[in-house]
Amino acid sequence: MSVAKRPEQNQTINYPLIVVAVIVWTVISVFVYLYGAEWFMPEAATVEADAVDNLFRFMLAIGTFIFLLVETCIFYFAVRYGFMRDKDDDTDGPPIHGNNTLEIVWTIIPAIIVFVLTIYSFQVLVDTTEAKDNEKEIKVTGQQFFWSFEYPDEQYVLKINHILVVPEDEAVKLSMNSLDVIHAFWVPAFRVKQDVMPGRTTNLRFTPNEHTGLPDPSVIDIYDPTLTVDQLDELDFGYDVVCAELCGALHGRMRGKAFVVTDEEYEQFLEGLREIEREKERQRQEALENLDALKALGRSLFATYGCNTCHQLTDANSLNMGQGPSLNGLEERAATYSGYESAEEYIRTSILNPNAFVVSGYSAGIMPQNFATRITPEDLDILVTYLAAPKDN
Ligand code: HEC
Ligand SMILES: [Cu+2]
Repeated sequence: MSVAKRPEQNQTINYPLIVVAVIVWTVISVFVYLYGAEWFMPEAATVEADAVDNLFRFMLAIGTFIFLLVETCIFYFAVRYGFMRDKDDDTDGPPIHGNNTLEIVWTIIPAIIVFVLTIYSFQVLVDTTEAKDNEKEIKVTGQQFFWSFEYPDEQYVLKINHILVVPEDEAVKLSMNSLDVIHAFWVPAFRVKQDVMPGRTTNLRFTPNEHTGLPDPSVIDIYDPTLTVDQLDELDFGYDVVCAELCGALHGRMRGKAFVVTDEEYEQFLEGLREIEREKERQRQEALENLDALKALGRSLFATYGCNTCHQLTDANSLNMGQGPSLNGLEERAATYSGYESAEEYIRTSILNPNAFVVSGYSAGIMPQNFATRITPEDLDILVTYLAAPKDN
């Protein structure tokens, strides 16, 4: 048995090889910085996208350099001291304790990298989220499982599902809310993403700069309330809107399209929404003027909102007495209650705030307390007018 001899520490360093390696890694990293992101980034359609992409490319280049450094070393040492070592040499490696220079270098360089990235990315965050002049504010509502958008207008509530239309080269501010769980609004081509929460308004800002135009009405009618996201998917333009938060079973279908348009197209789009509101108004007006139309609408709302599960009302074909008082003859009874200006006012109060007056023989708290948030103001008008209107039986 022979005693293994400790090898001497071999101090020779192959400087030319290191210099060549560093040059190669640098060239590849610069190449990745310049062209790498293009291979997998989606198209970029906002001013902010450039700032975000530059930051991303910068990090990608640093990552590439470190990746090459580590992988080359692993490969080199595996070959040099693995496959190529003297097979009969079973001696231990030289005992090396500490190397201050090396430790200082590998502490300082990462510290500098992290410091630079912190400052740089914070600057990008500040630039992309700060308020701009003359922002166009659009309201976004997330709910299981679709997005809806409300556009500023003096006269109407201009609301549309699935479709975000923004004017080109204008600063846009989204104020976003959720009706149920946490969602996240994301348009990959805009490079902005933000959580959308119930009970709190969050914002997102961007300035779109790549025009798409609006779909041809003969191909797809964006105003059609029954439009589905699948139909929108068939378009070969427009930017995808997605929900980036796992918000429930149909989270993957919580999508939409964003279109970037000229000022005229934007005005045209809003005018289309206004026309729909005018049409709705005409229909409601007609119903309020024409008793038969009103009654027809009222009967259907009485069922839509489930009033018929508790209230008898022969005119609405609700014949069984449920948990609430019969509403037959309500129009006459309602006018007699004191403290209310009219039958309409009493009925409206009974619906919005059922405990304000509890009908004798019934207990408070049975009638749902949340109709104020569930019934739209227009539907409420119809329902109240219908219940206060004279009926045949
Ligand atoms: C879960 C059962 C339930 C449902 C659903 C319900 N109500 Fe009621 N409602 C009651 C009860 C119980 C009362 C009596 C107690 C009270 O006055 O709060 C009542 C009282 C009323 C009154 C006052 C009646 C009177 O004689 O003075 C009106 C009007 C009324 N409801 C309208 C409606 C309308 C409209 C809807 C649908 C939008 C509706 N309710 C849905 C249970 C219900
Ligand atoms: Cu969602």
